[in-house]
Amino acid sequence: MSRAPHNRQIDIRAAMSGFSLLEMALALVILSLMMGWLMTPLRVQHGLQKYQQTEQRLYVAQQALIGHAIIYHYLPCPDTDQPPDGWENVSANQSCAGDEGLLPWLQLGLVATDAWGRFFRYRADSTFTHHAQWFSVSAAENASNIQVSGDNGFVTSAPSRPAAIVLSHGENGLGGIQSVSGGQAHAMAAPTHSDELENADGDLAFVDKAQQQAAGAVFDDRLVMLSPKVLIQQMVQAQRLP
Ligand SMILES: [Ca+2]
Ligand SMILES: [Ca+2]
Repeated sequence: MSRAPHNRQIDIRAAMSGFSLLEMALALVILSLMMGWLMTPLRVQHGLQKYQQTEQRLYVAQQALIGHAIIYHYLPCPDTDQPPDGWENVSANQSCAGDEGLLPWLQLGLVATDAWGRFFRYRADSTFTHHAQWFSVSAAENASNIQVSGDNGFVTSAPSRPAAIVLSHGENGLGGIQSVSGGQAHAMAAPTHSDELENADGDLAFVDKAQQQAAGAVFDDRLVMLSPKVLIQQMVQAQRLP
């Protein structure tokens, strides 16, 4: 009987240590849940930031192309070197070595890649890139054959087809070219989404749609068009076209 208070003390201590273990476990569960809640928006936010950064770089690229045309009377040719060197490739007759390649970033004074480290794809219509036969106001209309289709099947109308497009292959980078340190580059895997395939097949058709997922394949490309009308307007304003 004399040991009863001591036993009770042990029981209370055991109960207390049991409680604290339970509490600790609960605290850990709550903490991990909170971390999960906190981390998910951070990841999303970080991803959004990269898209915003890429869209900003695309916008600057569009402006730099206009600036280049104001200075030289033509758009730069794509960089078609492998690995790319950031400078355009022009053939002996002063036309482009290829109508599609990478944005000649060094020539335009731009950051080399999108926010994920992949070079920007660039296609320009040959009317606007010939280095000797400069395009005129009248030649700009109906000149381009670059077609861009958007959401709901919308397609750029023939007179308003872009003089050029600049494209980021998005977060997945599929169909793009990754910049590797030391001036090297490696080709990313081919896209799986049909619209992403369209943006990577090197022809005149491109797709500019909202981000989407279809049957496990993702479309996350970003694209800017350079309207010939904007180009003409800017060049006239700069008194580089009559
Ligand atoms: Ca993509
Ligand atoms: Ca295409």
